[in-house]
Amino acid sequence: MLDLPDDFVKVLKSATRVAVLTGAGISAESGVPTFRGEEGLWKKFRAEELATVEAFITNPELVWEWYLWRRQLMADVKPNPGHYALVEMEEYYDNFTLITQNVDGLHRRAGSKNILELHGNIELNKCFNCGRPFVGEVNINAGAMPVCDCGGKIRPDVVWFGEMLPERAINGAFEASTGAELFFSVGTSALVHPAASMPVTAKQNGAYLIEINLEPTPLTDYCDFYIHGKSGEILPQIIERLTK
Ligand code: BV8
Ligand code: ZN
Repeated sequence: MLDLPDDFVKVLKSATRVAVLTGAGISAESGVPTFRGEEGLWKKFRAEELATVEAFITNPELVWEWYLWRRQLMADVKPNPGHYALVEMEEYYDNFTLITQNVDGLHRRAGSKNILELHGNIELNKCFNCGRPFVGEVNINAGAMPVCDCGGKIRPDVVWFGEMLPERAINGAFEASTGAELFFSVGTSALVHPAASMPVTAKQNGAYLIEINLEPTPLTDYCDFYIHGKSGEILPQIIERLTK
């Protein structure tokens, strides 16, 4: 059982405006490889080489191969107790925002409602040129890359390095971070910006900052309370204390 200090439990119970930032770590117990861990997705492929516009322009087949392989992985995974605990947390608090860097859609599948997907959604496709959503089948084995009516190449609807984050998501995330009294950073290495600046913005604006992670990150020394461990085990215990 988690040993939570009284001031932590007091803040947990008294907060009304809460925000949570999640990263790949919250989906690890669902079997989704993280990006930078030893078994990381990016061990084989360096993210900065593949999740970029340059990679897509120079080698669209390789980039599509990587995304279709990841989509394949996603077909068999499901939300874990960490995702479900955040659904309960959303029901408990009056004002709750879930900010995720994950593109796996598992928060939505678990039942979370107020979600800001900073980096898009791996299940969706759009036109590289005009940005219109593309609902057709993507089959690169046929050799021909899918194209839009405008002639543009079809790409996954995710945010690549060097690309702007969706306006609604980033504005909403900064607003929630600035107004939060309580902010959780869960399962993220806190290396990718501007997502990694959300917990800092929250704390600078007076939030109590909690980090739940399997390894220390640039946030660990800065946060108010660091819990080392698996989010799928820790979050349900926090909900237990909250609702007791
Ligand atoms: C932008 C979508 C600007 C695609 C992703 C130097 C300094 C600061 C910033 C930069 C810089 N150089 C370049 C930049 C900008 C760059 C950036 O931040 N680079 C980093 C690498 C330094 N950022 C960008 O380019 C962003 N755009 O800045 O635009 C701009 C401005 C004006 C005009 C035009 C442009 C766009 C960034 C988005 C990139 N896209 N993904 C895809 O998925 O294919 S990022 C990718 O990394 C994922 O979204 C992922 O979520 C994200 C962060 O990784 P994490 O989620 O943290 O995952 P990671 O594996 O790293 O960590 C998992 C953690 O969980 C670990 O710590 C592990 O210990 C822990 N864990 C594991 N299991 C568990 C667990 N914890 C708890 N329980 C467990 N069971
Ligand atoms: Zn188009």
